[in-house]
Amino acid sequence: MREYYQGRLIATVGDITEMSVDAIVNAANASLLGGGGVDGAIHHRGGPAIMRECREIRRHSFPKGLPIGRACITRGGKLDARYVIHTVGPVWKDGKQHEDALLEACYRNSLDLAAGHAANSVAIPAISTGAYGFPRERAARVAFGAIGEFLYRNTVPRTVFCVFYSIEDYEIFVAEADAILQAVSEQE
Ligand code: AR6
Repeated sequence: MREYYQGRLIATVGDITEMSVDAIVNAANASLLGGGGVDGAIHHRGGPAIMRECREIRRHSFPKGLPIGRACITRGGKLDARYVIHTVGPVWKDGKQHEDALLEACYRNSLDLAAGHAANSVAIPAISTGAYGFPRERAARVAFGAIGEFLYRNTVPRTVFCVFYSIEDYEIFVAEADAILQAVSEQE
């Protein structure tokens, strides 16, 4: 476990579906109708109530699917989280298709929804770095920057947990985060 931004960003290793937090972020797809990875695990453990709400959201708000970079919110079902915030990360192509900006938007819009629902603790997975193939180092830099920026401007959520599924992914994130902070301190 490693803390950044005065303890408001905590990097940790584990299964995100086991987190006791106000909100868990789901790396979903545009259909909001489930899939593998984090998405599959969240629906499996959270039970069918989450999927029912996702279908309603599709019907009422996003008949063509949730756009990349956007986020929506449901309750947490059987999870130990009041809410699940569903966001759709970009599929990695070559880095020239606005992948960074879209991934950044996922973090920003997810945290914005969390703040709007007074969620003080939020757990976020490494969006787009699984099935969607985003390079993990680059995704770590985007995530660290986007979360830091949000926390700097907002008091809610108080704490964001970046939850990595493997120690290797966690170590990549920590190395990138440390390098960013080192570069910043050298500029000062
Ligand atoms: N807890 C924490 N992290 C996890 C867990 C877990 N239980 N399971 C996987 N990860 P992915 P994406 C990590 O593929 O790349 C789905 O089918 C995983 O190791 O879940 O955004 C959706 O329906 C990786 O580092 O999401 C979409 O179709 C990270 O979570 C598509 O995959 C993200 O991997 C989205 O792809």
